[in-house]
Amino acid sequence: MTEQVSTYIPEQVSEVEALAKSAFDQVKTPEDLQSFRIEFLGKKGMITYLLKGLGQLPPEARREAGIRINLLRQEVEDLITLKESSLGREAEARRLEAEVIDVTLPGKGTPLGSRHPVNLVILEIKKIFVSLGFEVWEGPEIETDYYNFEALNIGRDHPARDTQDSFYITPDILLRTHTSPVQIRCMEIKAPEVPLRMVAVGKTYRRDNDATHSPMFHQVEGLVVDRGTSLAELKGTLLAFARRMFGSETRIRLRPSHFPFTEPSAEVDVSCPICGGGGCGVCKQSGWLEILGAGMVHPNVLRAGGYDPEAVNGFAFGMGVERIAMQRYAIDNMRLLFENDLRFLGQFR
Ligand code: 2NM
Repeated sequence: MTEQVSTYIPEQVSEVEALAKSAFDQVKTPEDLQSFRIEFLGKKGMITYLLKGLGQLPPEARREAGIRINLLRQEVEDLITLKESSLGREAEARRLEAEVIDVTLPGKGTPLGSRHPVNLVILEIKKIFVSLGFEVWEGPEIETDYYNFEALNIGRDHPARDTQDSFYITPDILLRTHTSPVQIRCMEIKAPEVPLRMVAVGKTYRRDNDATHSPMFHQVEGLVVDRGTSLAELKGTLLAFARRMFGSETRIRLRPSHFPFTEPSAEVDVSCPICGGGGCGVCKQSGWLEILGAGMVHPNVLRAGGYDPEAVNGFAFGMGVERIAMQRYAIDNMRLLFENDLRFLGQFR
């Protein structure tokens, strides 16, 4: 270790002073300022070097040198302090400039969702049947062969059981092809209580996919079980529903049909709410819309539900929600209901 020995040379101080002044002129950023501070006031800085040399000076020279070097140090420290605040102000000014908020810009908004047309129709249908004294039931979308077919009098060899028509999970478990299994489950819970008035609402699944069929669609099915109910009550109930749903002038018409779970069975047409029955594009000039299926509940179905078909009888009906929504909102392609294009969906309130 060699001790640093220094002698006071006034020219050395002047030289450091000149160096400090020109170096200071180059300081433009906080990083420059930090380098500057280290260069002159740091542990190995030039002014620190000069101060360290003071101890080696003879007392008489030490006094004068001390005053000069400390003045220089004070001067450099003052410069640094001044620069710090001016750089800080500049940084603040730049930050404020960048942060400028244009209060005249339009707001971002909080877009409100809208109900899906299928759900709008479901809400309307439920409201009508609740007002007629019906309960609203839901049930599983994954069903057993028993609830989806067997209990509904759909025999082993019925075409509806074809794998071409249904989505099977196992040979005994499938996506329900209608909401009727909910009605079996409801009867099982309620029997032998009468009257039973309920609607089952929800998603159903069939292997269909074109402009008029979707593999997933919604049904509303109704069931009434009572002592001595009748086809007349069925007609009255559906007429009341149709008038609330399609307008007070609406008429209905029953045509003979066939369903495995009802006997007798009927297709129920509703007079066209657009033309009032005169014929138009919506009803394809017929004056009628095919909206509902219905019938008197088959004794086998009542039995499966836990009722005694000798003591009670029932009527049932069903409708496809998408079909009604398409007619109600003049939608010509069922795919539009499932594409989730917000420009389309946002039109329904
Ligand atoms: C329809 C048409 C006719 C129906 C029957 C039943 C049940 F479970 F009670 F037997 N539920 N729904 C039914 C009857 C459905 O839809 C076109």
